[in-house]
Amino acid sequence: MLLTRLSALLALAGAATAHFTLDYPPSRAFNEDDEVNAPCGGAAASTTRTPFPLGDGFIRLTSTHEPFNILVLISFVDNPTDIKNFTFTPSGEAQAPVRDFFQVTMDDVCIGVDIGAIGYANATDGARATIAIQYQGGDSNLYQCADVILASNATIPSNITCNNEYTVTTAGASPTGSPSGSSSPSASATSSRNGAEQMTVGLGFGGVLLALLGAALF
Ligand SMILES: *[C@@H]1O[C@H](CO)[C@@H](O)[C@H](O)[C@H]1NC(C)=O
Ligand SMILES: *[C@@H]1O[C@H](CO)[C@@H](O)[C@H](O)[C@H]1NC(C)=O
Ligand SMILES: *[C@@H]1O[C@H](CO)[C@@H](O)[C@H](O)[C@H]1NC(C)=O
Ligand SMILES: *[C@@H]1O[C@H](CO)[C@@H](O)[C@H](O)[C@H]1NC(C)=O
Ligand SMILES: [Cu+2]
Repeated sequence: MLLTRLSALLALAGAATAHFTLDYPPSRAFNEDDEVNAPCGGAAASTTRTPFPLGDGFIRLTSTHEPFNILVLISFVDNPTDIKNFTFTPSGEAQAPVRDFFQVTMDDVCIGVDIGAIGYANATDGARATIAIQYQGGDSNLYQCADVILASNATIPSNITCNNEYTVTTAGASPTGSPSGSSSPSASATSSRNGAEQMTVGLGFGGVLLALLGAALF
């Protein structure tokens, strides 16, 4: 009885999550139920690749959880299917993220990236790459990927707009972010190597679960 109510509640909690969408560069595919699957939310490689700036650029996404934590990774292997293809080179060396975990407090954002500034050996003009977003909004890790061709002359279409941009303020392996623009002056972003914010969000969700359980028990 209790177990039945518990699993019904957990199912409800799962159904209530709308997760996030990767809007630009275009996601391989979005399937809400599969979004938990690393590294690409269950999506197969795209048949077309989006030209993406090798230098200053951004990723646009829409979140249904606030705040959330985001990690931006890149892989230079052809059709990466394992998260390790984004965190290690084929020869087994650790590969830096494009943006290390940091907290975002708004739902409709652009995440600034500068892939060429990080020093990846394979980030050359015309390189084929896959960008992966790992997202932590309080339920579990969620993933989306975009298949791109890096190009120094690529530009992001002008109809891809940014309401809130977390720009790259420090070029390098672990850039920190800060929102620009006057729309949300109170927002802040911090970089975190140890995922501390991730735990905070997780506790928040645990609290909600506990409250739900309490409601079920009493
Ligand atoms: C990237 O470049 C390095 C050094 O040139 C090379 O060893 C590696 O195999 C390349 N490929 C990927 C997918 O990283
Ligand atoms: C992708 O990662 C898996 C797991 O580490 C590894 O077995 C595979 O060789 C990698 N693929 C490439 C092309 O490096
Ligand atoms: C970028 O450069 C490549 C190769 O030089 C060229 O084929 C392509 O048309 C250029 N794209 C843009 C958007 O200028
Ligand atoms: C932007 O414009 C292109 C055509 O230039 C169109 O295919 C695309 O759907 C537009 N995207 C948005 C988000 O409006
Ligand atoms: Cu969710």
